[in-house]
Amino acid sequence: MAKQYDFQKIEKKWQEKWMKEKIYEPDFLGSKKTFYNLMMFPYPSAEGLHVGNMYAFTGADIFGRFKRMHGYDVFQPIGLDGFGIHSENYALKIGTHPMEQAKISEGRFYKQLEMIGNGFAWDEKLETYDPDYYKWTQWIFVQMWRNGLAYRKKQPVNWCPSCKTVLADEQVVAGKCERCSTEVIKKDLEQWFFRITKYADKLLENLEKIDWSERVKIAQRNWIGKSEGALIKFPVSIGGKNSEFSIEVFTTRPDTLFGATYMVLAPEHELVEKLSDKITNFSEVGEYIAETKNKSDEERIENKEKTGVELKGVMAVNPTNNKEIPIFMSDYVLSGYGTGAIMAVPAHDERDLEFAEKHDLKIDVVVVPKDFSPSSSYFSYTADEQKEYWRMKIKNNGVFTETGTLVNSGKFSGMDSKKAKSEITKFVNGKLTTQFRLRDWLISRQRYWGAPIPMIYCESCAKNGKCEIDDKEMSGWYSVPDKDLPVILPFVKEFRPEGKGESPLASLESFYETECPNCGGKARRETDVSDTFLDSAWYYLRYPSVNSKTKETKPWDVEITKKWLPVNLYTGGAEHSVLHLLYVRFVAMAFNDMGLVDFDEPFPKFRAHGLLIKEGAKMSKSKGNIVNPDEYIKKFGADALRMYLMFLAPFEQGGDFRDAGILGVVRFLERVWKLANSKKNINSKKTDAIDKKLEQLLHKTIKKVTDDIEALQYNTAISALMIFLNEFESHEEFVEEYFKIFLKLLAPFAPHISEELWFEFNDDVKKSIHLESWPEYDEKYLIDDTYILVIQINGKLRDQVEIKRGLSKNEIEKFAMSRDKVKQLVADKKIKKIIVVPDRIINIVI
Ligand code: ANZ
Ligand code: ZN
Repeated sequence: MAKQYDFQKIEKKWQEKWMKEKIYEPDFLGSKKTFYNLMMFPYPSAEGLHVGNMYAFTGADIFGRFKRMHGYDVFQPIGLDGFGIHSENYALKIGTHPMEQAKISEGRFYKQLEMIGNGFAWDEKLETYDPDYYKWTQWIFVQMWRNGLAYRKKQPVNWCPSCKTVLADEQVVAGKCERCSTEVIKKDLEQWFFRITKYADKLLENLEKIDWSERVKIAQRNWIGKSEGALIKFPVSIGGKNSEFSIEVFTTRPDTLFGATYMVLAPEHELVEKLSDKITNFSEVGEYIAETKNKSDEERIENKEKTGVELKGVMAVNPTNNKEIPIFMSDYVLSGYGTGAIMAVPAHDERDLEFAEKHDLKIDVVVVPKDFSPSSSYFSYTADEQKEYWRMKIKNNGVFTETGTLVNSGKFSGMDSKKAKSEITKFVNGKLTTQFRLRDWLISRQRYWGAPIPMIYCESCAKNGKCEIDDKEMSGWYSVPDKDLPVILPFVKEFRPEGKGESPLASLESFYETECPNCGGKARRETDVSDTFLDSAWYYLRYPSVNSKTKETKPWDVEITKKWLPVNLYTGGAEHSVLHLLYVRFVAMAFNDMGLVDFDEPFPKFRAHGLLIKEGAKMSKSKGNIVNPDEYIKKFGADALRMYLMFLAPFEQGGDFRDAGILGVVRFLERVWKLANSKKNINSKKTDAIDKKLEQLLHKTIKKVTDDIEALQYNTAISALMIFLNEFESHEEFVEEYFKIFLKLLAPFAPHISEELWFEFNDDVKKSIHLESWPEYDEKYLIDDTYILVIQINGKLRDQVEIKRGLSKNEIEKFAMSRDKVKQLVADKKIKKIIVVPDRIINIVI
């Protein structure tokens, strides 16, 4: 055995060996105890993997190794989420073609993932840009289409002027493009959508039954944004007379209806056009529409200036009292939510209040806190005076936005808000309903680097009203027949988006010219590609089936899927809370309803790992403080880097990477090596003379490491290993058996050194430590041999002392009576009774 701990040599040796011997490959069909340990696959958008990726993979890998040592056949796959804007933008930046860049990144990323000592099943790796993979991504699109879950529609969509493509709502962060931080604008375009809203309720309800990090569940709940309210119609009056028109609003507060003093339409509201000849200031209105057209939702929600314009010549009628109220247009009302129109209640809504104050509109208080009661003189006031009375009374408290008791609300005055919500809705023939914030998933992208959407449009079939599915609006649209999949993404030299709202494929005749699957005539292929999030919405299903015998005829093998899915543990970043993690659940639910899988949640257990920072600051290129994992591996070894990363803090919390810190871990591993080296040839059988304390500590350590790994508290598991090593080193005797147990506990964290030493100490064994079984502890060692005896006299605590466990009642009594304190207090008093609870307490009654 070498004297020096040569980690470079050791790590390389084992990585090659593991790979060659395929020790991390499960038996897909034969396995009895399966554990599918999945971590989010990375997307190549840089030189190589970030240390943050390493952090995530290491944490997941430790858990997989731990499970494997518990007798599970663990499947831990790896691949690349290589299609999409991330990779395409990166190729653009460095001036390569995404197809070439993919090959370069592949090599680089896989090498790094191997270097850190992950136990991946390399035979099942997959890349989303591989035609063998995206053939099935396209097939999935077709299934969605045939099941009424995909449709095409013209809609104002988020447009990134820099990426020159549309973005899903989820990809717009604070009004900016998630990828390049450019301000996002709105554009009217025909797009493909997936009907995720059909599953809004189920996506919400199922959150109760899955074991996920709470912060991710909260993010999903907010994103789905269920709100209970009512739809209420306000007639439109023109020249003092009711017209045929009406404005429907969605409100969560129908109890405030008597306080609706004006209405607001979104600039896109359809009524504006219909009333164009009735609105007397139409040109002013038109100007306002033009002004707000390109604003992002974020800017609009904020609407700092509370801009808006009144629609003159038309009025709305409050259905509670038939009074006319003015109609405004303002962009703080969004077109994509509710009905795109609101009833404004300035007394109880902050934004309405600001708007009303700016435009000098009436403010009527209609709800007050429950404990507000009117003074006796109130009842002699006129209706207007009563209004003023409440307004003055409530003024100091700002806007009262909560529910309470109704006032100034006709026969509903005095009623509780809750009850009034349904009563008032009934009174005005409204409808109680539920709204969701969740929008349908915009799935098409006008970019190059993605899976072509497998659809064909035939003009002549469209003219004849023909359609593949039962939807007239979709006339002329046909899916590519299964036998023609995949629709191969052709090599296009000029892949840069031109910004005309078209994919580069739209200038490639050889690509888009095709035959109609229905009539055989000339037709046009869809030239948009699908969102990358579709690629990652089903990859977990493909992994176990990558090499199955049905791999060419089915997206996933039925038998294997039954055995291995759903995934046992999914690990990844919390930043994917509402994108990937919502889509993947939706797609699984849809598959479940189509009878394609027998589960409706792909990841019953998900854990979000924390974020890694550097010396207290966020890592970023501009700060120049990015940790390059390769350098550290070269300098200190993968085992040291792994352990250091995990030692920082609990895995779900993240950690602060400090250069000085890693040295502590390096020294620890060197000490492990030294201990092994110095004791290697000593005959060291366990003897009776061995210190009980060490034996006890060993069992305590097994328990601690086991429980901590189970809870992803790797940091405290590592410190338990350090404490044990300290104690072990300080003992004269070296018990080989204990050392082997220690190596097993160390194995998930530092897989290379533990493997090397394992073979050093097991000349006869040929099996990897990673396939060994996890050590067990004996409960009896967990109990200390001493305890604190509580001594009471007449039920009062008088003394406490540490004594040996297991003494008889008599012995305890004798011992207690010999204590000075007890002697003093008892003195010559008569002892009536002595109660002893062994190993706990003695009470002397005098
Ligand atoms: C009257 C009212 C009175 C409202 C009151 C609130 C408080 P959530 O909870 O998010 O669903 N609203 C409805 N549609 C809107 C749109 N397209 N753009 C902007 N705001 C809209 O919010 C529902 C509430 O947001 C609705 O209830 C409506 O204002 C407003 F004291 O109606 B409320
Ligand atoms: Zn046709």
